[in-house]
Amino acid sequence: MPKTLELVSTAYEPGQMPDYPEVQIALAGRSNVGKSSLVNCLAGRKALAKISSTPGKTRSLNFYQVVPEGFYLVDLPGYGFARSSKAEKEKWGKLIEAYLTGRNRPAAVVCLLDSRLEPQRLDLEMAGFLTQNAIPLIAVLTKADKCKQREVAERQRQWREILRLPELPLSVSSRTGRGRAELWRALCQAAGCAVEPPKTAPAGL
Ligand SMILES: Nc1nc2c(ncn2[C@@H]2O[C@H](COP(=O)(O)OP(=O)(O)OP(=O)(O)O)[C@@H](O)[C@H]2O)c(=O)[nH]1
Ligand SMILES: [Mg+2]
Repeated sequence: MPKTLELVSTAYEPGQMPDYPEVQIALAGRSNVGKSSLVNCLAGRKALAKISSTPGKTRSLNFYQVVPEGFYLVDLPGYGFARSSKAEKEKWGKLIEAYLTGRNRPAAVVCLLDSRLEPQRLDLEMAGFLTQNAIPLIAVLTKADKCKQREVAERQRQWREILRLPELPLSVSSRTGRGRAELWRALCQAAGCAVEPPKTAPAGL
């Protein structure tokens, strides 16, 4: 299990993208879906990433290094922030596109999807963009604590079908810590790190 996350750099413009040799995994999703909260949950810290109940909090790409593994988690600004101007939306699009298609592009993108909502057009567009650019997608449903287990299970099946996933998407809650260990495992695997074996021997041994 990784120990911690450290904020190493921030990019507001395409020209500010860092040039790390290590693997990067990005966290993408609509504004307010819970990306920055998930960074804090993964880090086990309350205020590493700034969060807000008002959408549009994160305006830059924030590069967090996973210690001791060394790969990066990149918290992206959210898309679909209704109150932002057209110019701002365009700036967002250019910044994210520059990152996702650039030289230092992520090895995988975690697509955060709100458990409470029907699939949204912008989420489907993001998934399509990743497919077109051959970037592996890890689907994660957020805010599981806000839904009944039955609703979460139904949403997981729905997204599995839409995105044609081999497995159900992970279900997480930054509030309760649900899914945290599984998400760390998925991140380490996507980054090509050794994944710790389970603590208990599989049944039958
Ligand atoms: N109940 C509950 N609330 C959550 C959870 N995760 C995030 N939130 C709340 O959702 C709001 C948005 O969270 P953020 O983490 O700032 O969302 P974000 O995706 O980083 O948003 P942008 O930076 O605007 O793109 C905050 O009020 C959080 O407290 C969760 O797992 N459960
Ligand atoms: Mg944020």
